[in-house]
Amino acid sequence: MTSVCVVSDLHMFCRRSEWNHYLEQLDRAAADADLFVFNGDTFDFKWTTLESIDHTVEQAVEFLRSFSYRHAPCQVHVNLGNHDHVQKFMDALDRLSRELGNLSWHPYYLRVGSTLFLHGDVANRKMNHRDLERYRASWLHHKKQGRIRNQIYDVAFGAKAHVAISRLAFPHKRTLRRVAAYLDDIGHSAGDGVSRVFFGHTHVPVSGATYNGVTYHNGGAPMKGMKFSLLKAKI
Ligand SMILES: [Mn+2]
Repeated sequence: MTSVCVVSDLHMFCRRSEWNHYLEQLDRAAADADLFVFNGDTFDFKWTTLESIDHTVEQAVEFLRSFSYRHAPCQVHVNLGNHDHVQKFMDALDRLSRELGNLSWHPYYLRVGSTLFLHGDVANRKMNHRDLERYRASWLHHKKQGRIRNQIYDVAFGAKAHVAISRLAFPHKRTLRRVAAYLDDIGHSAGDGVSRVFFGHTHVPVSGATYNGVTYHNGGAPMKGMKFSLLKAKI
């Protein structure tokens, strides 16, 4: 049995995320885990409050290096989401995974036995893998957003608009239908032996909903006013 921890949508370096409240919990969980999956949007290169993308890449790498080093018996997997599907970060992850024996990264998904981990931006609309690649390509060289735009979002967040918007944009059934269609396309559906899926992105928690023979889990996001949990499982 492999014990696994999954955490999604930390949105590190975005000031609307309370990621820093959870660092100790991540460390405690990783200390007992064989496998630790960062399931996308771990770092937010679009809304970073650091002065540049380059500096954000440096900080992200430093976080992952020290995390993987501290938890050396644990295999650390970094799945990318849309907010961290950034070319400079991917180049840095290539170097880092060569440097560290226990860190690997995956642009789209990771499968371990009958469990699949993916970020979940395929739930934006009906997407096959080609559509996802095209969508992600638009994030490769995405610019960091300016101060004014960030303040506008802060105001919307103050009004909790994000909570209502996420629920409206991602009703359970439609989300699961879209993820399931994508799994079919990449050959990792129930028929291919997948029985459990961990995803994120929608910021709407899902705890063990079953759709077409696959059970889905989403731990939500640590954005202010939203539910968030680090998920644990045995594989
Ligand atoms: Mn996302």
